[in-house]
Amino acid sequence: MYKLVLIRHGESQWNLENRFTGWHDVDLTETGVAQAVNAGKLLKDGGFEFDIAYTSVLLRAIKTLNLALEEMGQHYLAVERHWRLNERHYGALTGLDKAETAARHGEDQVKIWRRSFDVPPPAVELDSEHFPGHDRRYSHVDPAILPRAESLKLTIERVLPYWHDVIRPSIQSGKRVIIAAHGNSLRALVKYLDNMSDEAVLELNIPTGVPLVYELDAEFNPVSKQYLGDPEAIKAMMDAVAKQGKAK
Ligand code: DG2
Repeated sequence: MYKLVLIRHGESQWNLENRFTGWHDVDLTETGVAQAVNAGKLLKDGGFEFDIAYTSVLLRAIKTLNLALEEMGQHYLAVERHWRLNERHYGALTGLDKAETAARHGEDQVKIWRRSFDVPPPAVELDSEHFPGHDRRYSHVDPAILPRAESLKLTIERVLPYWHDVIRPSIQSGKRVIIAAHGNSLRALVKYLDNMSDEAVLELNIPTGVPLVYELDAEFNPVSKQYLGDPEAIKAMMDAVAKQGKAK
């Protein structure tokens, strides 16, 4: 039996402002910092120990991981940061207000962009500031595989090679793993682990800064899955994420 902990970063500045974020690099808010520290407390109280941590190359996830590990007294852990764990690329929606976008294009269209399995948002042009090819942190990546917009399907296709090549073998070798990532890069992983249908994933919303603990059998089938913390508060956080796409 393996244990795996997933955590979405704490509230970011653009979560607070209700803007589509994707690969744009924003910091945590004060609430986000408190959520990350609280996640560390919950993990410490639960007796969790890790051998390696994986995260994206975006500040909000890196910082959440650091804060949680520090709170647990495990700040010395090896950390691997990889662009394949980045948030889904929100394309030309990046930076737009989610509620205003719903007022302009309709809530149904925004739900399709946010939660459908295979409909990507409109793509950014190659000369857009939001095309990752202009950012030196991706200079080692073939620009042809850098995204200009991603559906959940495309996100799964870029997260899974890292899961299969790096994270899964690391867990199989006996390492206890925590992954700090994003709403949709984690939806990608959860859909895969839970073998969730394309329809069911429409209603999957991951709260910020709450550890999600999986127990997996030898074949990596989930045996149990549980968020740490107060179930009612967590449910309210998930509902709030779903409502971000409603027109005001
Ligand atoms: C959010 C998720 O990503 O947004 O890109 O706006 O997890 O990095 O804050 P995160 C974004 P939704 O898909 O929930 O709208």
